[in-house]
Amino acid sequence: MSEEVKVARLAALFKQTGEAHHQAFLQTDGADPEWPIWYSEYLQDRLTPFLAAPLTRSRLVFCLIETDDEHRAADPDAPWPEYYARRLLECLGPADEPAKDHLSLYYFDGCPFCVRVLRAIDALGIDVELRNIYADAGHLAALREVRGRTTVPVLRITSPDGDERWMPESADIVRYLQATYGQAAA
Ligand SMILES: N[C@@H](CCC(=O)N[C@@H](CS)C(=O)NCC(=O)O)C(=O)O
Repeated sequence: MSEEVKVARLAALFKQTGEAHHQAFLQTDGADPEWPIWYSEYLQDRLTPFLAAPLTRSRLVFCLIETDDEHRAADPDAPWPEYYARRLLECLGPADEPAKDHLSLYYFDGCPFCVRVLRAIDALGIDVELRNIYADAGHLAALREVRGRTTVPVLRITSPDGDERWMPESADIVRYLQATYGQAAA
């Protein structure tokens, strides 16, 4: 999941949490001095897909209090769900996540097999550098040099230590992306 997709989904979760909290505290019109405790109970399991490691409720309470203080001090007019989403990701940190492969897709506009891969990339919300072989002669030359042909789509997978793998065939690429970055792989 890309960082921006993560922030958008997390912001939606915060909005939902705010509405559920308001519903639970209708009698006081949402006023609840212990709101971080209520929020952390509501959020604990729902946050699991966004985080690299399991989360304790006390750590979540701490992050929520810090986030709220900072939001009030720094930018009280900024939409709070998005502010909370970004700040909480920093506080809870994706730091434990393993280093990621860099993905580049060699493609060209109007290629139906490429569209199949591009749709899978969109659906998974992953970061892939798009290399249009007819918009950049360097990309075309690199593809021809490595593969000995210019058929696309081809996914180049570069590991953090620099190892490269070039994967042709749209169906294989889609299967690989879904297995590696899909919900089931998380
Ligand atoms: N079986 C391949 C077919 C790929 C294919 O036919 N790509 C066409 C464009 S849609 C292509 O690159 N043609 C030009 C060439 O082969 O040099 C796949 O599913 O990826």
